[in-house]
Amino acid sequence: MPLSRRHFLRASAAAVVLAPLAPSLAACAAPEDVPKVEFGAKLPIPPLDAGTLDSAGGSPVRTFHLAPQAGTHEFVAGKAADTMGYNGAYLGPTLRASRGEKVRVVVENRLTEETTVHFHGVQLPAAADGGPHAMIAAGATASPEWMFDQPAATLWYHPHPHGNTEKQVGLGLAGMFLVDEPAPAAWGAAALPHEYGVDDIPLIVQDRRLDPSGKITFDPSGNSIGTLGNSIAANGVLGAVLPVTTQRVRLRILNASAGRWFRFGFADHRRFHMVASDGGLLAAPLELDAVQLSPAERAEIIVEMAPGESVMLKSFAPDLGRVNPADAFGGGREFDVVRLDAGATLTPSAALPAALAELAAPPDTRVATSRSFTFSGRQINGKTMDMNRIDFTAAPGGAEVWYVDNVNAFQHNLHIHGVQFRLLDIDGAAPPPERAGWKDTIPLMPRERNRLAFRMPKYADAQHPYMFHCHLLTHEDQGMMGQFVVADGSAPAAAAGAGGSAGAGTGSQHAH
Ligand SMILES: [Cu+2]
Repeated sequence: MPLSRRHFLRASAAAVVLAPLAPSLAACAAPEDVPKVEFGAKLPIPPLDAGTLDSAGGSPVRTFHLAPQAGTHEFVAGKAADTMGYNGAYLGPTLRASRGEKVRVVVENRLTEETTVHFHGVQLPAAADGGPHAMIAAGATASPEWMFDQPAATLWYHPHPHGNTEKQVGLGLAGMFLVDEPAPAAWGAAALPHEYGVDDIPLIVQDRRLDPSGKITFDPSGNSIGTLGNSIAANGVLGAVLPVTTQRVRLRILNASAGRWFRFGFADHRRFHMVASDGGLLAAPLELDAVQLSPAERAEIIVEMAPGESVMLKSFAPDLGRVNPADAFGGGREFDVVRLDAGATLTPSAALPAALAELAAPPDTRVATSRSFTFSGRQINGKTMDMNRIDFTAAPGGAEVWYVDNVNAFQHNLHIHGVQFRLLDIDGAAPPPERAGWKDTIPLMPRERNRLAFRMPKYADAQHPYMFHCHLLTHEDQGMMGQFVVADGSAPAAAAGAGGSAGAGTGSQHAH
């Protein structure tokens, strides 16, 4: 590519002139130049899968089938990349269920290696969570099940095999799991666009590090935050275009990258409304011109279009805080993501509701169990992940307040399994409003302290742990993870309160 060659020559010349800075310049070199992408391919919409209602056992169970398998996928026309997908070559179907339903996911592992399926953001029993202890051998089947008991949200599923997550997710094992309220008419959000694939669009965004033959490559040791790619895929496609047919469109954006931060916004800086974070609706639509997502975070946004116009959804250079170096090894770049092309006429959409949801207050921190976690290097509190070590035991439904420090000059983030939490403050200051709602993943910016509060899962199970970890997949694979169990008999610092009933769900996972 002539452009990259010219950049290289210019960079070389600069390095000669600035000889004393040469080592740091070399360290900042991006793994690949930003490839030229023509926008034009239609954005694929993952198939919607509502499962089947199975009443064989008495009470109905919504049953889904996922078959992780190997395949090939062309990010670059004519260049096939080896990939993995659920029920297909790349990514997976969008599973959809309602609050109050019992669901079962039958996972048939057609890979030639073991995997798990973790349900990210789902408030479920640990035995159904699909963490690294829930390995499904090649050829084996597992059938986790649970009762959905959480607000409507954009959740997702992906593998969690200890030490092998970056590769499996990176090759394409990821999909969305939407949970709805059972009676949409009864909630304010009924006015939000909600026709899947028409005005309610899932958007799985991943940076891809492609080699010249179009294959996916990994670079876990390349810099402090792991693999960064400069090809941006939306639902598996580079240069995708979304035809818009309605006045307002809802984008359910998931950052499914291993280590890249995105700061989503539109090329013309038009304002939009964010309506939901990881765990569900915000209290009210939040007007923004950009929303930043670290790996695994989600945001639902509503954007308004005029007939006949086109606008690019971009990722602007993210704010990486007190990061060193300032561009975080190329992590500070901006990209085009997907172009929205509005039709000549647009179907009118309902006005945005003024209020969306009533968020329950986080637990009172004065009577919560307090825990502190220091993220440093690849360790949490000086320890790397040990599958045989339980870091602590918590009370079912118990109130928790966590102090989480990133002492490094580079980014981490935090995901806690089985719960949705609330961010209370960052270095003592109120969180930005886009992070003030239900969260299961938050960025841990360099040298910042995050304080958060939540209730532990209500499901007691001394045998199966939940994970908490950095969701930068290189860090996670390298052991930046701990585990806890929720069990009766642990000494809660506070009465568990209304959320304290245990054992309401039954998870089952088995290999045969
Ligand atoms: Cu990390």
